[in-house]
Amino acid sequence: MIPRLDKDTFFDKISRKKTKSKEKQQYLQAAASIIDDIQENGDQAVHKYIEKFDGKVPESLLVTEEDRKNAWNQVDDQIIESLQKAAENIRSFHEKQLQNSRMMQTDNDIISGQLYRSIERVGIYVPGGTAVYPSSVLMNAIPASLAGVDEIIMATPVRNGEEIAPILIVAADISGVTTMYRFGGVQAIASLAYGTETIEAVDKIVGPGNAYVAAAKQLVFGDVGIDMIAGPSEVAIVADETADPTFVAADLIAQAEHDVNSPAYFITTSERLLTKVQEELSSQCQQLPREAIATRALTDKSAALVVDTIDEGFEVANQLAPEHLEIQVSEPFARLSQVRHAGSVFVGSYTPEALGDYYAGPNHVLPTSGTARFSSGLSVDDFMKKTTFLYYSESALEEASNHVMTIANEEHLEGHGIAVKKRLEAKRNEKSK
Ligand code: HSO
Ligand code: ZN
Repeated sequence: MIPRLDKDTFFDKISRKKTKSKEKQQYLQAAASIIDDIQENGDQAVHKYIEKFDGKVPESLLVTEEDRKNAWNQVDDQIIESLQKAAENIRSFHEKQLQNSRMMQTDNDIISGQLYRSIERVGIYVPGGTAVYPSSVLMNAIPASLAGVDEIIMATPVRNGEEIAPILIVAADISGVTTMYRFGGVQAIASLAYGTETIEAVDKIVGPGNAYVAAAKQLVFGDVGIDMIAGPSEVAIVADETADPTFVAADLIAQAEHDVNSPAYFITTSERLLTKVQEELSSQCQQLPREAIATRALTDKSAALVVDTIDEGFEVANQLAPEHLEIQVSEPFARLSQVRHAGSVFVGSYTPEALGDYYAGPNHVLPTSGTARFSSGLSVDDFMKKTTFLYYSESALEEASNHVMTIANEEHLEGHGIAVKKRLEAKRNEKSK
């Protein structure tokens, strides 16, 4: 079911995957005109676009305490318990990412350091529609809350002014979301980025969204921070003959069911395993509610590759820099050192990606489409900033002065040199008194 390719075609297929600028252009243009309108006309424009894209405008965009309480009554206790347990795991994993402010004393006269401070206000975008993912609420909001962000503002679209799915509200409550709005799309990104009469602007916007939301995030970036522009979710599985074909196929399908564009890459040293995985894929897909999506993703977007050695398998995996990398080989831990580029790694046969997607602790907001070459998954650090500080005593400044003034002269910025010289002169004058 997954097309088996040779190495050249395999990489051809992957490099063709990049979004063309022209394709992005139509989304950027549509998003830009909405953003401009909202910057100029505020709430009135927001309402106009909600009506246009989502039907009726909700009576109140803001979700009240009362609405939040009601949501809890509508969600099964068992579901609440699972979400709470997952939140606990995610919290305890991310807690360890927190760092302290640092102070370094070079000698008595020079002190430098770094203040580690959180962002004040963060917007979390949560897609609506058929893909209701409470796990994404946990993954975005918990690190923000651990970082100490003062206000975590969630926005999610609703149809025809109806209510947000109660499970999303519960997940938001569990994760420390402070404010919730029932609207989405470009209008939510614009309102969060620039503020309106009723919505206060935030400093950073995170969370996944459709192509228009992604374009809007791209456009507001610079005025506010954003997390990343995520592509479709993807997995690469590196497996040897010891891997279980049932598990491998199940994980490839778990990825492919996300979206028709979700690639699942299978890299193996074993022809025999590949044959069995193909059989498993066909039979497991048949029982799947999202069979059509998974089958399309597997046949159109995915690929299998047989390599001579596991070392070669890891070379390919590193070139892919996949969002998720599963290692299903004998001695999987020994192979961890061979991973150079990947968003998140799942080690051994009993660690399906689904564990990480929902429950175990590491974040599921990860770099896609090869961007793991230069970036990382969401963490507490995405909600923190480092502010450096510096202290020099009078004598330390004197010692450094020649070098500073020399460089200032070279840059033809005399004022910089004078800022040092004035202080030395003041010292000399004092001494001569
Ligand atoms: N695999 C997705 C996360 C997710 N899976 C949410 C299910 N729900 C990106 O890591
Ligand atoms: Zn997933």
